[in-house]
Order: sequence, then C-alpha cells, then structure tokens
Amino acid sequence: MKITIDVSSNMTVLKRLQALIMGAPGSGKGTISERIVRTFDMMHISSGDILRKMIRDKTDLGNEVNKFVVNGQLVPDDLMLKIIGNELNLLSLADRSWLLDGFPRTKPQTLNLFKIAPVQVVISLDVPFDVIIDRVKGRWIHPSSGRVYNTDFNAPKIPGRDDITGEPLVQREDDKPESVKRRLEIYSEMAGPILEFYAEKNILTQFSGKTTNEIWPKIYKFLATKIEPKEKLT
Ligand code: G5P
Ligand code: MG
Repeated sequence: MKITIDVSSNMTVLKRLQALIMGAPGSGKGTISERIVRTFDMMHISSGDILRKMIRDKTDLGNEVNKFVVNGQLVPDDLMLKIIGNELNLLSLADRSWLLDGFPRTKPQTLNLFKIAPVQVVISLDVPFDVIIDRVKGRWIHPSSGRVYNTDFNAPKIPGRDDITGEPLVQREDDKPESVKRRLEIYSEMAGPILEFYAEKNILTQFSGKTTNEIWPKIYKFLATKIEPKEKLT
C-alpha cells in the first residue's frame, strides 16, 4: 500500500482507504455514506442496495433473498457470501478507496471479510432507537441509485421525485413498523461480537448523536486524519 507522510501535521495520510460503516437500521449509514464518498472520493458499496437491485430485477437469487429482506430478517450467510463474494474480491484489488455499508452483519461474515478484503477503519454510528423508529417512517428512496430522502430531514425538491433524475421515489417494503422492530432486535443481538472483533484490532471508532448533522462533522474530522478530502468541510 502507498503511504505518504504529511509533514505539516506529522499525520500519516493514506492514498487508499478501506473503510466500513456500521450502525442500526435507520441510524443514517446510507445518508452519511453519501457524504463520505462525495467528500473523500471513495466508492460506496451497500449490501442492502445490492440486494434491493436483485429483488427489483426478479432474478432467481433476488426472489430467494426477498423472503428474508421483506420480513426484516438477515439473508443467510452462505447466500450473502455467494452474492457479495465477487464484489469483495474486486474490492481487494481496487485501486480506489472504498466504504462498505451493511456488510458484515454476522461474525462469519466478519471473518470472511477479514480474509478477503481487510478494512483499516470501522465507523460505528450510535443513534438512539426511539429517534430511529421515528425517522424511518418518513424515508423515501430512489431505487436505482440508492439515494435516500426523508420528509422531515432531507426532503426531495419535488415531493415524491428524485432530485437528479426526477424519477418516482418509493418507500421500502421493510420499513413497515413490524419489520423495523425485527431489524432493530437483530442488530442489537448481532452487532456486539462484530464491534468487539474490530475493537480488539484497534480499528473501531464510535460516533454518537441524534442527528446526522451532529455526527457528520465528527466523522469528517476523523477521516481527514486518514485520507485527504476532495472537498473541505467549511
Ligand atoms: P440495509 O439496506 O443495509 P439497514 O437496515 O442496515 O438496511 P438502513 O435501513 O438502510 O439500514 P441506514 O442506511 O442506516 O438505514 O439509514 P439511512 O437510510 O441513511 O437513514 C434512515 C432515514 O433517516 C432516511 O430517511 C434518512 O433521510 C433519514 N435521516 C438521516 N439522518 C437524519 C437526521 O439527522 N434526522 C432525520 N429526521 N432524519 C434523518 O439492509 C436491508 C436488509 O437487507 C438484508 C437484511 O434483510 C436487511 O434487513 N441485508 C443483509 N442480510 C444479511 N447480511 C448482510 N450483510 C446484509 N445486508 C443487507
Ligand atoms: Mg442504508
């Protein structure tokens, strides 16, 4: 890996950063990822977006995973690795910085990722569950790009339409209250061992707050010690 030393601050700046963002469903991973990849010129790989595309395309695998996703359950590890394994192999060879969002979700996935494409930085979002439950009710997404909106937070310029393409926005099937409840329960159960794994490797940093605008400047400041931003946060 290429490393340059920033002599002005004595800081080690990486040419290429391999990062991961974790957090409960609705904690703002997608929203914050959009800001990170734009500001630091990184690739964004969201396991949820990959699955939703397969479901929309109605591939055999897409129909199979839909049964889990729609009910707010995790896609089984073997199936998940089959789907994302190729993507991970490509990431391990990529010459650009990247940010994984939504993977890994289980200890076996964590160990597999560690073998194929180890990350250098793990960002964990800590947002209270009552805040999350409230905000997912207003979530609208643009399916083909994965762009995320919220009627209370970052509303689209034209209601119900994507800002860039003008195409219709949709609500996610798994944002129904019972699915959200199940997803939050699963996260509470599964995240601990994954976070412990990364804490032991000394690569975990947690960011707490109730809003994205409160959390984002802290993440920016942290990442700017690792990689040169393309856009400065003013
Ligand atoms: P996903 O797609 O990975 P989740 O459940 O981890 O889904 P989700 O729901 O996509 O996470 P997020 O990305 O953390 O949430 O949050 P977000 O979309 O950015 O923000 C939520 C809403 O809040 C948006 O409307 C946003 O605009 C708004 N918002 C953001 N900040 C603020 C704020 O400050 N204030 C307010 N008011 N609003 C704000 O996974 C989906 C499913 O795929 C399967 C599973 O079935 C999973 O349930 N799956 C996997 N299964 C197994 N293994 C894996 N690795 C899997 N990956 C996915
Ligand atoms: Mg998301």
